[in-house]
Amino acid sequence: MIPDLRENIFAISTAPGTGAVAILRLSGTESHQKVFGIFRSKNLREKPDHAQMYYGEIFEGEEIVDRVLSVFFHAPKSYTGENMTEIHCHGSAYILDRIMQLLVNAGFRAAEPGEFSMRAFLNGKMDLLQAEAVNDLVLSQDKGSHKMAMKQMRGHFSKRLSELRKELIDLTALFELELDFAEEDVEFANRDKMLSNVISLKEEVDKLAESFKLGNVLKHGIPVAIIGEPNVGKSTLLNKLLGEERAIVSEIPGTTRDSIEDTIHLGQHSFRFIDTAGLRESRDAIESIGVQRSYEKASQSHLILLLFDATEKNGDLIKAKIEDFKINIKNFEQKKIILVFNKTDLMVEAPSGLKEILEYDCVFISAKRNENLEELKQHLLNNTIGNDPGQDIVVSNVRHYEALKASSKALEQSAEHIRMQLPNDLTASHLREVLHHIGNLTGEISNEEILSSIFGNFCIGK
Ligand SMILES: Nc1nc2c(ncn2[C@@H]2O[C@H](COP(=O)(O)OP(=O)(O)OP(=O)(O)O)[C@@H](O)[C@H]2O)c(=O)[nH]1
Ligand SMILES: [Mg+2]
Repeated sequence: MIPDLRENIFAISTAPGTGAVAILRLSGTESHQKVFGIFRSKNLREKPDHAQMYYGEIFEGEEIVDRVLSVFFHAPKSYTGENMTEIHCHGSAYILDRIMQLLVNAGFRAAEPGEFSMRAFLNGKMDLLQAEAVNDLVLSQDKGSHKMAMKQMRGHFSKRLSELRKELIDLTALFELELDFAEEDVEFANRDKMLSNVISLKEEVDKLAESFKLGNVLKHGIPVAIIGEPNVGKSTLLNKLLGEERAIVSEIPGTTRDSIEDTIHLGQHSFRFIDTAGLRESRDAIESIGVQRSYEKASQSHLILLLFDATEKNGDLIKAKIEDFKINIKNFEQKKIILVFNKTDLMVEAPSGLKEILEYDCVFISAKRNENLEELKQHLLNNTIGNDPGQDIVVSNVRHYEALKASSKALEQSAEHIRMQLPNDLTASHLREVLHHIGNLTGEISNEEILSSIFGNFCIGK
């Protein structure tokens, strides 16, 4: 449900916990007036200057609660498009509680997650894509995700979609115009030309949808599965890479049952490491599910670390295991594979007869002793996709991907209708469907349910 937008709202916009300073954001038509009831400043006149910082005090009765800085923004020149205030107070949970209590007494209510951005969208300050990008920007962790969010927020994607929309409207209009003159059998546009227009629109939409593969990886971190037989040291390696005891390590084979994921930043990239259950035939039903899951995780990953015990002297066994992985991991040939030989501290001689595996990247490490992990990290970096999205627009949101896929399908159907010379109204209805999907993306067409689900995932205070 959409919250009541006529109400005046507040939220703490800084992260939870004690900090030197915390910022409260307030928005709503009467928000300035209401703040004057609890904030006093020598310099504050009847109407505060726009975006001017005022030094003053928050009062409860005659008691000073805190010395603060307040900034006032006048509608429509604010983030939400409404009158807004920011109160910069000291970051004590006690002070924040007291100020929030005062705000509630003054008639404010706590903002819903994303409500500031929802108000910004509804007040026409930004479209839906830009509002979503604001949240992505808040959540961005590295150069790739930051750059994508920044571009989307600045309207690159919106602009491209509005160009697409215009082309679609023109095309639909041509079909509909012919419909009006159906009895006279007039043809306003060359059918081949129209077909090629629809096809090129579809190509453009497909290109955007295709970019989701990269966008998703950049947003959530490059997935790296750590795969191998039980006891080779997968969980030890995960823990060392993360710098914390995230997974249980033991000398008992089959310790890890379910996959464990966590992200680290290396260079300008985020890597999402996935420790998996050791691969072996097992009569234990739960362990078998774990093994199946390991293969699934590997199949979904961009990079795979195939871990071996470096004390294994028989090269043929290692080659046989690689063949096994090839069969069980989907799209193995398209994955970046790094062979990692662990436990070099125990290694007396290198495995024999491994010439055939030289096509793979190989690293020898001792996870337990932290040896050669820097080299492994370098191999990881060498095997990453460029984190600088080459093309201008990269789609990183499932909602956008689904809308683009649906648009592509409808475009394909209209192309098919033109090819088969079916009646114009059918073709036009598919083109209108595409317009509907694109309208949903930018928010030109929206409903309560969509808005609630989008903004409900935002941070409080944004
Ligand atoms: N000597 C030595 N022992 C290691 C090294 N890495 C891991 N180990 C030991 O090997 C054993 C198994 O380690 P784990 O990390 O639990 O192995 P795993 O691959 O996760 O095993 P499963 O979860 O059973 O599949 C533990 O006793 C570790 O201390 C290493 O580099 N050198
Ligand atoms: Mg393990």
